[in-house]
Amino acid sequence: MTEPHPMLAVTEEVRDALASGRPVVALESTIISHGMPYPKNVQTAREVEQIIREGGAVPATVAILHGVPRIGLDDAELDLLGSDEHVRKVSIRDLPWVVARGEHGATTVASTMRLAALAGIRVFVTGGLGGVHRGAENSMDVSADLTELSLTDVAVVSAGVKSLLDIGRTLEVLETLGVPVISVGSDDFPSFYSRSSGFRSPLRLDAATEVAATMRAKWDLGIAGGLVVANPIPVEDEIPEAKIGRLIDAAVAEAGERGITGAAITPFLLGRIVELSDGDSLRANIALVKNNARLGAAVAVAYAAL
Ligand code: PSU
Ligand code: MN
Repeated sequence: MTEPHPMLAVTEEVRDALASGRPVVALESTIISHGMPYPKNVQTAREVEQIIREGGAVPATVAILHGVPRIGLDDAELDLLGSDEHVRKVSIRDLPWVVARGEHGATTVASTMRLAALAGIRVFVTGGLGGVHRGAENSMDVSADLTELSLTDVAVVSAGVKSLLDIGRTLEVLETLGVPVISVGSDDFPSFYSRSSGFRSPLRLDAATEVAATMRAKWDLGIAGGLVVANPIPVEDEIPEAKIGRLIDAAVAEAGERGITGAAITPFLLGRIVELSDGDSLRANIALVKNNARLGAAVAVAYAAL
């Protein structure tokens, strides 16, 4: 294996695991700082790390502290990320200046992928992906998560794409970018709170070993970039689209009225949906991230065994 990039601070545990080819799973931090309220966010982050350990892999939460990209965080660092209001949301474009100015940053899917790859990590677990926003045909608001999926060799396990995005257009862009989209155990592409989005998944696989074999084949063929591994929320935690859809529509309308755009829109919508749903969306969010951690650990174990 190649050494982690010298600008990264990698914990000893993660470094040892990578050096000996043991499975490691990266985790993002925007979901902690800008995706869930404190202290549920920090508690969830710790439980997700524990699930990954129980699944036989080493968790590596990614964030930037004092300008240093960190691969693996301790308890106090997780708490700071979850509670400090000066933590920036850092996508790819923000990485250079947050590092240069020595600030704290929580990494999105895009920047977590990039830093994970620089460390030599191939599997990453999150909740939901960014994508093409509704109305993007005018605003051109398309998450850098999609560009990054076309560039960086990391498999991203998520519960699909929230319907606050334009799911059909998101799938079209992923096809254009050559990114495999795999739904695990389902013919439908999931939409975060719901097991279906109304869109058929481009590909269905039923086992972590099949996902690992697809990753291996992609990169052995020299096809750069990531894979979307979509894991439907468990049936018992699902919120029907009819119910959550109304709340999402209301949040999107409010963002429009208040003129919220750009990097601020996703955190605004996520926060508003938690409020409007009276915490139901938060419970579902926590359940699906844990479900993704179980699958991600299994994929990392299967990939390490190849
Ligand atoms: N979607 C979710 N939960 C999240 C995010 C998206 O359901 O926490 C976060 C992720 O960090 C994702 C980012 O990478 O928002 C996308 O932001 P933007 O649309 O500004 O690229
Ligand atoms: Mn955007």
